[in-house]
Amino acid sequence: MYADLREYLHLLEIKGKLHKIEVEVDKDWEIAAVCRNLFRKIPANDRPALMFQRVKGFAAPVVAGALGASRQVYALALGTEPEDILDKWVTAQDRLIEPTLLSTGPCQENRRMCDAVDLTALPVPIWTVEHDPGPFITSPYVCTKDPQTHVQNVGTYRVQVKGRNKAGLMAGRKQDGMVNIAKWEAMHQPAPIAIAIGSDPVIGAVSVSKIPYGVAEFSMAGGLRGAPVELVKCLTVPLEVPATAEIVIEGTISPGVRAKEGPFGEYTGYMGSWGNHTEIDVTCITHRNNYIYQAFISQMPPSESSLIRGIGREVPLFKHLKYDLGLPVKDLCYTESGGSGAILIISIAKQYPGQARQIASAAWGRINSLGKYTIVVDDDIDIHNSFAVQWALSFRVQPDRDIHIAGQMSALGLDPSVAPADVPQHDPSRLIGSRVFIDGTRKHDYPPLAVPPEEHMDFVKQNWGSYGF
Ligand SMILES: Cc1cc2nc3c(=O)[nH]c(=O)nc-3n(C[C@H](O)[C@H](O)[C@H](O)COP(=O)(O)O)c2cc1C
Ligand SMILES: [Mn+2]
Repeated sequence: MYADLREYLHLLEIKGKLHKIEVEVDKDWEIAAVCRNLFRKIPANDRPALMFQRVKGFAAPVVAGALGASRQVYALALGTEPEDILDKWVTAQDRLIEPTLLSTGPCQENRRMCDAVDLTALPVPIWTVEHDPGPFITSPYVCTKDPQTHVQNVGTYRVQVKGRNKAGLMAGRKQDGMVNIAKWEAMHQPAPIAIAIGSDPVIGAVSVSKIPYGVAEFSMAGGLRGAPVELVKCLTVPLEVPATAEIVIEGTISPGVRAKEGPFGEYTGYMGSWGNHTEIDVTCITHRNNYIYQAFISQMPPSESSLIRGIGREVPLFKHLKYDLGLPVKDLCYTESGGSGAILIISIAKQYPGQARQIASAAWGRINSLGKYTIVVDDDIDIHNSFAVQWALSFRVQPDRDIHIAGQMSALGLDPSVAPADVPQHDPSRLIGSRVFIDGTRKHDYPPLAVPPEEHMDFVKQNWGSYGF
């Protein structure tokens, strides 16, 4: 359990998982290129978080990859080992801990109101140079609330810096935050919004995860850290934010107003189209003394975004299928090659014919839009090994019998195969697409595997040296 981002970064450093960059960097092109090279040049398990100590023209350092540079880093954020991430999450989902409210906290050490509000004073990088129209905040913990139940939601939806006190917010219409904003709009009232940046990393982990609407992410974060998240009241809006956040941006969203947002280099690996989206009128910015700016690395997968979103989707889905519905699911994953959304692979101990399709349907029912390719295999297949999955597809599937296309389903909004690039992001044609379910399980008795008997294999393994190896 970490008090704040600083304590966590200190631990990363001790563990050799924080790489500090001393040379001065330009946030408007150089940070993005260093982050991309981190993913290109360093093997998946070795990638450290990055801390850019000197950012040209800014006093604050920029941290990137601090939640998901690698599974090793993510495990440290949760205070666990890489192989125990799933268990840690499953347990936390059953043991929510309500946040506590403090009267004041370090996130409000410095307060900028009215004319002193200036988003452009934050060192927000430009991510896809030559295509993005400007800087985007990629690790906002966007707090909104349901005007009726007052339950607060926290979600990560990118924020485009448009001026000193104007920002674009692109929350997909099925996202919990957008559902909340729409409820305020239906009452013709401005929606209050608060954006926290940088905190105990478990808050980032829950902010990008698909937990059910109405379950408060801060309570889930409490479950993950084993202690309540400490909150403080915002200064200008009726919302609460983590007391130790590095930066808090408060504001309102005017009902019915939409303005051009984007384009933005997306997690699919392509540029996403511009669209008409909500706009934030910033009322106040507070920050800690010597604040640190934190960003998530996204764009072309694999990325920090694909890693943290993947886990944040797999875990609630696994819990739902296995524990809520009692289905015989052994393992599941959204592959990072599919941006942790397009390709879903599930392994099961099938109990009766047709069960693979039932489980795929249950997965589609739990999480909207994801799983354009949903593949269900038997539990002898290691779904994290693409060779094994392709072997199952090769010899356990008859395409006319086992591949089913479902049309007119909710699509991945940012999938560039749904509509041409000049169709804006808000266009309804981007909402509908099709999916494939592939039953990769055995449908009848299978011949024996063509491998030597176990005892022969063991004998040779034990005497391996005698064969001259
Ligand atoms: C780096 C990063 C950026 C993201 N940007 C957006 C975004 O701009 N819009 C969006 O709707 N979802 C975005 N997401 C996905 C949401 O954070 C995710 O779906 C989360 O579950 C939303 O919270 P909610 O379920 O409470 O709505 C992003 C995720 C990550 C990791
Ligand atoms: Mn939510």
